Amino acid sequence: PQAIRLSDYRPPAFLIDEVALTFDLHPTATRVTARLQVRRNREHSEPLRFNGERLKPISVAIDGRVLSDGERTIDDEGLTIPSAPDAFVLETEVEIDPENNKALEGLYMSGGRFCTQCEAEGFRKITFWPDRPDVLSRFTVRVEADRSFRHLLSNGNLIEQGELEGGRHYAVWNDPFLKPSYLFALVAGELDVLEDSLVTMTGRTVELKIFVDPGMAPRAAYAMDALKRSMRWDEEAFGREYDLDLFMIVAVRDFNFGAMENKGLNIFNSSLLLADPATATDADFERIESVVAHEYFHNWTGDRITCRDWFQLCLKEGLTVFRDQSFSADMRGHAVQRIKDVKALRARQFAEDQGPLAHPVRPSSYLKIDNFYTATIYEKGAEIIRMLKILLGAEAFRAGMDLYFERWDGHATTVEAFIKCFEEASGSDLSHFFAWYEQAGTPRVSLESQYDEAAKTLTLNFAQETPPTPGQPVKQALPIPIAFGLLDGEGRPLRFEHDGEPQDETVIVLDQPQASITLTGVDRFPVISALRGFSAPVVLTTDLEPKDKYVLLAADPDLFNRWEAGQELARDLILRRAAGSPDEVNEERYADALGRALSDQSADPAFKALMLALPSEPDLALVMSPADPQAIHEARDALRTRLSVHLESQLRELHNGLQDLGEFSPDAEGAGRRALRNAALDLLLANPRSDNAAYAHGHFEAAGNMTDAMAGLSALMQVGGEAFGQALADFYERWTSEPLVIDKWFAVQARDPSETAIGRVMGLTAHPAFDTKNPNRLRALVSTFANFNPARFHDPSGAGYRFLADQILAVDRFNPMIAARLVDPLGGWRRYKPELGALMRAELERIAATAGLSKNVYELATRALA
Ligand code: B3K
Ligand code: ZN
Repeated sequence: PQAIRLSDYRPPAFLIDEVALTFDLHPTATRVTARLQVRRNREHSEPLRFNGERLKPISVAIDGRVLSDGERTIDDEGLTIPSAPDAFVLETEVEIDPENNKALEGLYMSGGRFCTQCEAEGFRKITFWPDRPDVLSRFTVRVEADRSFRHLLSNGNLIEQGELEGGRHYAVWNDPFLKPSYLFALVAGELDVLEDSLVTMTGRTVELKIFVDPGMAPRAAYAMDALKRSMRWDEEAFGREYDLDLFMIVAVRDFNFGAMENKGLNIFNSSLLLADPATATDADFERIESVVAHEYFHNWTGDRITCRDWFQLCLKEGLTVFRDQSFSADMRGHAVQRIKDVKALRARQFAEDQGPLAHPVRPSSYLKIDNFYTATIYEKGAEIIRMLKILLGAEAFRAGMDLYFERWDGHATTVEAFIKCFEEASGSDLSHFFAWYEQAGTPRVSLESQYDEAAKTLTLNFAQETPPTPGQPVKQALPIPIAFGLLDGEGRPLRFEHDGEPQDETVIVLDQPQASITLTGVDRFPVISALRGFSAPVVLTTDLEPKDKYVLLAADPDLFNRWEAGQELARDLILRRAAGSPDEVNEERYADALGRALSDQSADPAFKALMLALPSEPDLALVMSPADPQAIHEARDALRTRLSVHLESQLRELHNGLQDLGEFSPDAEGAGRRALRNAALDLLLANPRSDNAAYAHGHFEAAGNMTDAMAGLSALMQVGGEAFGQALADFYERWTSEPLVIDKWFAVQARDPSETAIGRVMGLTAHPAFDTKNPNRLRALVSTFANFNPARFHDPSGAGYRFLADQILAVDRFNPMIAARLVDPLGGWRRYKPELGALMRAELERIAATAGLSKNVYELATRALA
């Protein structure tokens, strides 16, 4: 397969100003007629070459004349017309088979309804088209179907509808905004709709409709509420108003990922849209709020202004993640949100940077763009925007955004053009900053300090270094914003002077390999709180001693660093245990400190819940070299047991005292109380006392919502045996007809670290409710097992690896995009201890050697082996 390179970018040879599409829908034989106003883009004599895959051609005509076989050729990848005029009408008719489309890309059927997924390159499976994001067109879409497909939806405004003969009907949609093909959408079927409306900042009324499976409309209420809050927030925070008179969302059951921002017609995986207290957890509500916002925010950052080519993916994704994170922070609290975002960044993006697939936020080549919807492009892309805001200040940042919206509205553009807006608006030179987009890898920053008691000065010596990544052996220094403040030994904020100015907190930019700064007026021995709020996506090491970290854990006014200090202390204790030399004295000290943090009445329960959770096993594996997942699992468990014994009465008090009184509310406050109560239960169960088992059972039985029920089930998983088995059976029976709840049932078993669990997980692939063709179900079992059950996935027998490879090969035959997403857990083989690494590698080799592999899986497997 041929790699696509950024440096090969050429503007499109032909542009399409207007398109009229007609869909004559039929499950196995849909006819698509396309009438395109085509014009040659500038002077050139290239033949016309449009993409087209899995299309059965019926006819191709230019200006009303059907072309003969000699005048056009059609192969596996598309349509070629060697001599096309400069401006003409191209009419094509093709037939497609949505029913048998199990790749879930293009037009397919889910739950008896037609739906589409076109990003990145799905539109070419619908009709012949220059399927690239820099061809922007005005779409008119006519949809015809049997009347049993009651709702006929597409982008934009409904301009006509009516009845047809033979029990069929039609609808015509027009989207007045220019858009690339990847934002096209169509949905047809029997659906229920939840309706609402919103008056925008200029007084226009926008109709809001969420379409769901029949009977499910009440479960869309939370998504609707989140949508209205998002629309309002974008007006207030970015001055962005919604542009059409109608905004629609449709939930579908079979979807390759979370959701899709099609213009005016977002399509969502039902797991990220439907929720009520009985069937969804607080984590689900929180995800729904953020994804509804994310897709809505794309209307401006993605749809109105899109990407010139797919190398610019972060232009819309990193920016839109930054926007949804900012929204969530305003909804749910800045510190708690920041901690969660950083946890996700480290777990996914830092891991990616340490593996064979490390790539820059703006990569320069790929085989399959589907493989580049990565944590680096999304999450690190968002961190870059956050740093930009820190470096420029809120006001200049907003001015840069305003300029970007003004200048690029209605266009497809690049990251360079985006950054240029900030340079112009702020008058600063951002050429050095641009390296954040082009250099892969996580910078390592070290900080050492010297306090001079007599002179009252503190000298901070910083150094940075980025380890090599595949294809980028030599790295340059990046501009790294480091926010910091000082505390004294008693935990009181300590003022200092920097450049003669007295301050409580400041930001310095480390843009050289090394730098040293001196603070004056430091009256007492300081404890440094550095990288506050995680001001840059780097790994920071300091010369702080445990006693300093205890000061930060108890008193840092920056809550992110308070949490971080606790995590670092816990991490070191676990690694000591994993190395066979537990530090029992400090374990006791840590337990005491945690107890004090828990009894802090002024702290937010959601924050305390985060304090209570130890670093995860995958996170610990990233800092142990070579990683030994079994040793990590045992060490972490042992520390949990100690904490549980030490904090027993306090944990029980929390659990008893935080019960939901009154009605369930999914808001941050209610969710925070449940999170703390359930975190207390979880830790309590690390102590295998028989009365704790009864306690877990009582919690499970008494649960009045899915958050508590799942916490009970996970607690019983720690008990294991008959207690867990019976609870699983009861749970299954109660929720058999709720697919989203049954996904949770599969997932909790996939997470079970006990030794017999691997056999159970494999056995579950033969369960009647298991369905590899449904991505949610497949992810619930296979992906949860491989990503969140390190003790069993890395079973020394190699059975976990073999299981994953078998699943990848089976799924690749019909859904390459999903199969490729499963390769990642094997990719880090070099980081594990040699016995395990060799077994992982052998499975990757078996995958790579399989005949008929998709490009998607081929690219990831071979890069992982290289
Ligand atoms: N833009 C889509 C992702 C499409 C993934 C295609 N493989 C959802 C989002 O990021 O909002
Ligand atoms: Zn997105």
